[in-house]
Amino acid sequence: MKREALALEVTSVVLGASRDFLVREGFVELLPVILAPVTDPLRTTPEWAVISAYGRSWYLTRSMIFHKQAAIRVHPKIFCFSPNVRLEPAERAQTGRHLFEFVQLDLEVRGASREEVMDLGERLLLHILSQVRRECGKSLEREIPEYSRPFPRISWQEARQEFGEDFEVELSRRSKTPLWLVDFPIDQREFYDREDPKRPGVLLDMDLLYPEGFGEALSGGEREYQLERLKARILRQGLSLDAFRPILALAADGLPPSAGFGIGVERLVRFICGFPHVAQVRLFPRVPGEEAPL
Ligand code: ASN
Repeated sequence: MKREALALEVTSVVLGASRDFLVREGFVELLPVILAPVTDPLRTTPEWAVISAYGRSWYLTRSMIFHKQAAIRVHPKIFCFSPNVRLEPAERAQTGRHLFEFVQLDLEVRGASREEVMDLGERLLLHILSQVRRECGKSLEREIPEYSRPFPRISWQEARQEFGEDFEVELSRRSKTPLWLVDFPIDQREFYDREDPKRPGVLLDMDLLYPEGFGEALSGGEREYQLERLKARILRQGLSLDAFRPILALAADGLPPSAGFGIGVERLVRFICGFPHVAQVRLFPRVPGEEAPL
């Protein structure tokens, strides 16, 4: 089968398997938000995509993090296939992992702990992989190993000490199984990741890395939800309270504690198919710095 067609088939199975799994777990699907008065600060992506309409500016969604926090006020378990636009620097075209328009399967659970969503993430990934093996196994150019749970985990500090600056690349390259990177230092992540009340300066967050050098799979954690803590974290990052007024207004009104994560759909399909670049997963890829014919 041609690679383009294989990518479409695998993507379709990934979406279906994710939906089936999450609906069985009691989740409801949220329709995506594309334009919003506030979006994810993501300090590693300095450019913002903004349009102007009706006399004001609208951000194109970088992630639905704040909408997820708002949505779990209404329903305890939500997910969304969320299109995100992130104007990554053009050099990131070479990483094999970056598109400036991509889709993430983003979910959030009211009252959940990090442990609970890590458990969910492992079960979700294994379910998707087994469904893909069943439905597309014959067409795949590689075999996806059976991974066992729980996946190993390593803290950010340990990983950094053991593998140096490029620990994420190194860990993913050496690993034969998906593995968790946990406990990022407070200034490495965004203000919405919750600081561990028992370990100041350490976040209750996580990334999941794919094995064989495919890099980051998923990112998430517990959330800050209390007004004063959110304000302190925004200011600590040198951001203005005014820019995040909508999320502060929600917190003032009452945000429940929650945890969640987002898993990049194209990266997952790339990993399953063993493709060198995520652009091969999309029929109409948006590669940083490159023209698009259609
Ligand atoms: N989806 C991520 C999360 O849930 C946020 C992100 O994509 N930046 O934490």
